[in-house]
Amino acid sequence: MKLLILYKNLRRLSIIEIKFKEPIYVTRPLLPDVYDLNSKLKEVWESKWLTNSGPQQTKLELELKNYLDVENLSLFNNGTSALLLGLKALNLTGEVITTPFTFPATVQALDWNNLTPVFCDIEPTTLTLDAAKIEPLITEKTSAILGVHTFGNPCDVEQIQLIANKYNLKLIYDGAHTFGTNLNNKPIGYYGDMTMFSFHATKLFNTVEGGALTFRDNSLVEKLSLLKNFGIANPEEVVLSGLNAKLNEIQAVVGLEVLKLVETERKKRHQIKRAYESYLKDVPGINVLTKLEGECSSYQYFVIQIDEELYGKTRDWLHKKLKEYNVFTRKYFYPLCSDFEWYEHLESARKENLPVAQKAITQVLAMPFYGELQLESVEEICKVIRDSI
Ligand code: T4K
Repeated sequence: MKLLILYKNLRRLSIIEIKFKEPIYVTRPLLPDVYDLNSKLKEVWESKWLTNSGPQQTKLELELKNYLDVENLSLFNNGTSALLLGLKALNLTGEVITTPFTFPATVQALDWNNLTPVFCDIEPTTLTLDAAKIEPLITEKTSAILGVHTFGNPCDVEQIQLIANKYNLKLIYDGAHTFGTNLNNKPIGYYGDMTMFSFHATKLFNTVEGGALTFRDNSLVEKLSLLKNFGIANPEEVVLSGLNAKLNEIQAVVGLEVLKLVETERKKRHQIKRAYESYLKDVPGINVLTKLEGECSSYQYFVIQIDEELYGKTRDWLHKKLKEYNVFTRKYFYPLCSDFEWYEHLESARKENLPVAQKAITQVLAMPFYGELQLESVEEICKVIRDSI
C-alpha cells in the first residue's frame, strides 16, 4: 500500500515537473510592437476620425487588395457580418448547400438571411465539401453553394465551380482560414463569386476583430458599402436594409501594423509545422490533416486526426491528457453544425447522411500553432503524444 502511494506521488511529481509553467494555447495573436502601434494611433487621435470610412480603413483596403491579389475587397467589423451581408448582397433565396463541419458562424450567416442550409457530407482527406455528393442535394429551391476551406485546406474548387455553372448557382467560400493562400498559382479569392476572410485575433492576420469579402462582380462594391452602413446612401436617403458592420480606424491601424509581420510569421509557422511533422511521422494512428506548404498554405492551423484503433487512445483522451501538461488543444469543429437543435427537422442534418463529418468530429485535434511557440515546446508536446501509446 505504502509503495503504491509512493509510486502515485512520484508519478504526480514527474508530471508536474515536465508540465509547462505557462499555459500553451491553440494560438496566440500576432501583435505589433506596442510603441510602433502607439505612434500610428496618435495619427488617428489627432485626426479625430475614428470610424465610418476613414483614411486608415481605405489604406488597409488597398494594402489587402494587393496582398490577396484581388480586384474587389470590402472590409467588415468581423468575418461573420461580412458573410452575412455578402449572402444578402447576392439576393439568395431558399436553400444553400453547405458543410456541417465548420464554425457556427458559417451556418448562422445563412440563418440570418432566412436561408435553409442543406448539409452535404465532407470528403475524408481535406474535410471540405464532398463535390461528388453535392448534385443529389440540388432542388429547384437551391440558390447557392457555400463551401468552407476548412483549416486552410481548399475545397475542390474546380469541380464545385462546374456544378455551380451547370445549375446556375452562386458559389461562395468561407475562407476564414485561408488568408494569403494560393491554389494552382491563383489567389484563393479568385475562386467562386465571393470569399469571406476573418481577421479575428486568432487568425494569422488580425485586426483584433475584423473580416473582408473579396468578390468578382464590380457592381457589388457599392451595394456592400451600403449594406455595412445601414443602407444609408446620403444623409437624406436610406436605400437598403443594412447593418452596422464597419471596420473602425483603430482596427485598421492594428491591421496595417500586423500586415507587416505576416510573412515572418508564416516562416516561423513553417518551421513549427516541420517540427511537428518530424516528431509525429512514425506515431501510428496520428495523421496530419493540414499538409499544404509554402504559398499553398495559410499556416492558420496545425491539425491532426487520431485514429483510435491504431493509436490505442481516443482523441478526447489525448485532448484531456495534454491539458494535464498545461497544453490546450481544440476539438474544432465539435459539435457538428447539423447537430444544432434548430436543424433537427432537416433531412440533410440526419446523422446517417453525414458519416464522414460525424467521424471527423471525434478525431480532429487542432494543436498549438503560432510563431512564438518554441520548437522545444513542440518537441515536448509531441513527446506526450508519442509516450502515450
Ligand atoms: N467561419 C469559420 C470557418 C471560422 O473559423 C470563423 C471563426 C468564422 C467563420 C467567423 O469569423 P469571425 O466572425 O470570428 O471573424 C475562435 C475565434 O473566435 C473564431 O474567430 C474562429 N473562427 C474560431 C475557429 O476560433 P474560439 O471560441 O475557439 O476562441 P477562443 O476565445 O477560445 O480562443 C482560442 C484560443 O486563442 C484561446 O484559447 C487563447 C487564444 N487567444 C484568443 C483570443 C480571443 C488569445 O491568445 N488571445 C485572444 O485575444 O473561437
